[in-house]
Amino acid sequence: MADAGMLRFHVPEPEVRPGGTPDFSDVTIPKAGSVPRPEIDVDPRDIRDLAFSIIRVLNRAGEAVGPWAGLLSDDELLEGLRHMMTLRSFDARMQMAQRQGKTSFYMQHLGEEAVSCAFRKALAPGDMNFPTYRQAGLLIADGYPMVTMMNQIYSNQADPLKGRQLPIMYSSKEHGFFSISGNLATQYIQAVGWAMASAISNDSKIAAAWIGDGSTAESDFHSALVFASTYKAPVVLNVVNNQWAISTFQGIARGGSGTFAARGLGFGIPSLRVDGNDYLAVHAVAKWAAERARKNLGPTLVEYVTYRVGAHSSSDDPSAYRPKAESDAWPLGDPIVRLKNHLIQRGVWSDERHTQAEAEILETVIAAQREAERHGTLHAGGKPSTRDMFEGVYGEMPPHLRRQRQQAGV
Ligand SMILES: Cc1ncc(C[n+]2csc(CCOP(=O)(O)OP(=O)(O)O)c2C)c(N)n1
Ligand SMILES: [Mg+2]
Repeated sequence: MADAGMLRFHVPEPEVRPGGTPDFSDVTIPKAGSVPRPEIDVDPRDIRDLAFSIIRVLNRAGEAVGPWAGLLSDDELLEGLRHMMTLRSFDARMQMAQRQGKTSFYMQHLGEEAVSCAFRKALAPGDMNFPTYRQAGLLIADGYPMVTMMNQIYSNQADPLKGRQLPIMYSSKEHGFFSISGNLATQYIQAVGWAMASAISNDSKIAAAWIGDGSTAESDFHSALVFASTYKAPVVLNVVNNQWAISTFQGIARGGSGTFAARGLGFGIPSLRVDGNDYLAVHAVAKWAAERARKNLGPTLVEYVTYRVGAHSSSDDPSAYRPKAESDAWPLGDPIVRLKNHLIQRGVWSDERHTQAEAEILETVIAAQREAERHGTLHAGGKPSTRDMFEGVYGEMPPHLRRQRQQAGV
């Protein structure tokens, strides 16, 4: 019974702390193939359960099962595997480059590769993502050159953003990748606004908003949901729940709602949870949501249940706040291993080919790195010119900046 008279302040606590035994027994995992696939014009009230379950396609034996399976060909799956392996290899090289002082900062995707790589394949040319820093797979899976990404990471003379952005905050209109803002959750209001504009101008393009579990605590997230639901904006609202927001566990931002997907229910937005480490499930759910948006059925909220295996960034040390072996205990496995096993099970892949592909990919990444380093790294070689700092921001440069440019003599 609650005490009368004495208030107590409640702060949710993670299950375990460093030194403890990892425990995910409270993560309920439904069997692969067990969650139904509704029609896209379903009444959101009829699929409330989907906000509390987890849509999965790949089972433990590596088979693709259930109503969400069967959308991708062998070739498409092999390509998806290559994208995820490329992202992982790219991450490892760039993380090392940061340690070597070639860039100031890096952020990895370790364990979360399926989310952005598979999602990209559900969009059409012209659609626009409003990503966070943890969706470089959207670019890799769309064929954006790794050299260009590295040029930006190194802030060298070929950096397309001329040293103005954080190293990993890419931007490419052609690849549907809106400039990343470091101010978390702004992506949500921007994506919904862009989607509303697309509908107002009777265009056919849709938007995808991206946010992490922790950032859903920002009011921008909630405001965006109001606009998206009221105006039935053609947008897919993605929440990547990787269990951690730097050192803060997901229970803080989730509060009492049960799941992040459940946040959408109060807005009447169809809300689904999906196994974020299952390439096939991520793609199938993303396709479902994108089709709803394109058919004027409005927004869909998708929560990807995954785990951030690496540190938050190159400036973070997770051993200070979670058990070292926690990622090994994550019950949804590794997205690359799971797709690899599926392709082996289908008879189109093997351990030998996988090892060979790993080596080939690493070679491609190293070749890109060599090329980028010819344009310079953080402390060596070519840099963006001082003059660049003044250009490309204003259509007409204000007088005080003109003066400063003159003073700098550029
Ligand atoms: C508005 C705002 N508040 C705080 C920060 C500092 N910050 C950067 S990343 C981060 C954690 C975000 O966690 P989450 O949303 O779960 O995304 P993840 O890093 O796990 O992908 C915080 C608090 C920020 N960049 N912007
Ligand atoms: Mg997170």
